[in-house]
Order: sequence, then C-alpha cells, then structure tokens
Amino acid sequence: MNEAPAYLPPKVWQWDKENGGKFANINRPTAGSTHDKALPVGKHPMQLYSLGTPNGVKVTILLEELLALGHAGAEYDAWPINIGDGNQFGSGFVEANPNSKIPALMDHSGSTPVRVFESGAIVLHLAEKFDAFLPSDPNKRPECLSWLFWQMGSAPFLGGGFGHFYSYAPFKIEYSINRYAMEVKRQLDLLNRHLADNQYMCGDEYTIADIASWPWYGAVVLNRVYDAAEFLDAGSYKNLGRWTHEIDARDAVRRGRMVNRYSGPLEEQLRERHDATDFESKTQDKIEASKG
Ligand SMILES: N[C@@H](CCC(=O)N[C@@H](CS)C(=O)NCC(=O)O)C(=O)O
Repeated sequence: MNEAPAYLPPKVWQWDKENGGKFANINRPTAGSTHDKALPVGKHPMQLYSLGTPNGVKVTILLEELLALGHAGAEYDAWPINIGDGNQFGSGFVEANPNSKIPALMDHSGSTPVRVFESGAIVLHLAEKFDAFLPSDPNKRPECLSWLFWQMGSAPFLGGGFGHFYSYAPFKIEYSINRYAMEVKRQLDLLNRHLADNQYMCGDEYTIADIASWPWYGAVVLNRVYDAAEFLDAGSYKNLGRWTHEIDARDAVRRGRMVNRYSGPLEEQLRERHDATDFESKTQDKIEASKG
C-alpha cells in the first residue's frame, strides 16, 4: 500500500491529471461537454440515460415498481452511459443533465420532451406524475420528502467521502477514513433507530424514500459496495438489516438492479432495457451465448 505523501497546499490550486485515484481519468475541474454526441431515443414515454450504480438504480427500481402496479406510462428505454469512458460529457447528455452525472431522464410523455436530472428530482417527478409511492396525506407526505432529501444530502458522505477514501484513493489516509467512517456509522445508527419503530422509511408505506435510500444503505449491509460491511460492522444494525432484506426480496427491485448493469453475474446484467421481455431474452449471458 502506498503511503500518503506530505502535502503543503500551494497558493493557487492546480489540476494534477495524474493524481492516481480510481476515477482520476474522468474527473476534471470544469463543467460542460467535451465532445459532440447525440443521445439515442427509443419508443417509450420515458428515456433514461444511466448506469447500474446506486444513484442509477433508484430510478430503474421505481420504474419497475410503477410498471408492476400497472402504470403503462412508465414504460421506458434505459440507455447505458459509460461514465468510465466519459460518456457523461457528450453534448447530448450534457443537454439532458448539465451536471454530467447519471442518472438523467427525458420525459417524452407531453408535447415537448422535459429533462429531469438528480436522482431525487427524478423519483419525485415520477412519483408525482403517477401518484404512487408518495403519500398524498398532508400529514405523511412531509415525512416522506424529509427522508428523500435526507438521503440526497447524506449519501455523498457514504459514497464520495467514505467510499472514496476507503476504496478508491491511491493510498489509505487514516484521518479521512476515520472522519467518514464516523459519519457513515452515525447514519447507519440513525436508520437503525428509525426502522425500529417504522416498517419503512415513512411508516407503513413503501415509498420513494425507501427506493432512494435502499440502493446505498442496503448495499452497505449486503456488502455490495466498497466491501466494507465488516469494517463498518453493518450486521450489527438489526432493524436496518430487516428493512434491507425485505426490500431486496421485491421482484421490481431485482429487475431494477439488473438494468444498465456492467458488473456481477452475466445473467443479472441487462445493459440496455427497451422492453419488459428483455429481462428474459437480452441479459448479457444470452447475448454472449448468441455470439457463439
Ligand atoms: N446527486 C446526483 C449524483 C449522481 C452521481 O454522482 N452519479 C455518478 C455515478 S453514481 C456519476 O455519474 N459520476 C460520473 C462523474 O462524476 O463524472 C444524483 O443523485 O443524481
């Protein structure tokens, strides 16, 4: 393992392209597109440009849940955006999301396509549009929105903070890992206490607050991100574990996790999704077998 070098910040920060971190090749200090590339558009009302990461699967899980409830207007094409290759900096993607991060949704259901970016805004947009997975009772709705926005503000400490320094940084920095492990464990404890008295994030109803939180915090418990379940003693958060396993068992969650996925077993990777039958016929194991 490399040692953290001594560092004295210069007067003015300079971009070091070779910082050695896992995503050093795609990170840059400027916004905007780097190349011209139009986005493909399929036949369904919802066009999703994404990847099977925790932020991406929030949206595919919700779309699959909406379809399972019979909302045909939630039919979607899911196009992969390979962030490792810099696809998020193509001109078409930047038009859909000026922030250059997946997921981005183009809603083609109205007279002109409408863009929605930020996973929290996308799940809220879809929940409002279909009047589902968001309580309409004015006494319950604020609790759901509070946890949804809590997730959007908190998960970057888990991903960009803890995950980065524990897993992706080119050397281990005890100070940084301690700082973010402390915060992530506080978040896990918060969820564990909350889920002691609540079946779901907002009481007895499964909502977009669960759909947004599970891909991050459930993944820690199930050891699906950063290989850190043991380090964080994730198994000790029993109520969080109960909620995690309950949501993991949902069919729509299983399908949502497969979409735009490029890792794990080939039969669980549906890299592009254009039809409900794709889960049976277009998984990566079948695509590779057909190539012979
Ligand atoms: N707050 C954003 C975060 C999205 C995000 O960080 N996406 C990552 C993948 S999970 C990404 O596209 N990274 C590419 C990059 O930073 O260039 C959201 O929730 O939609």
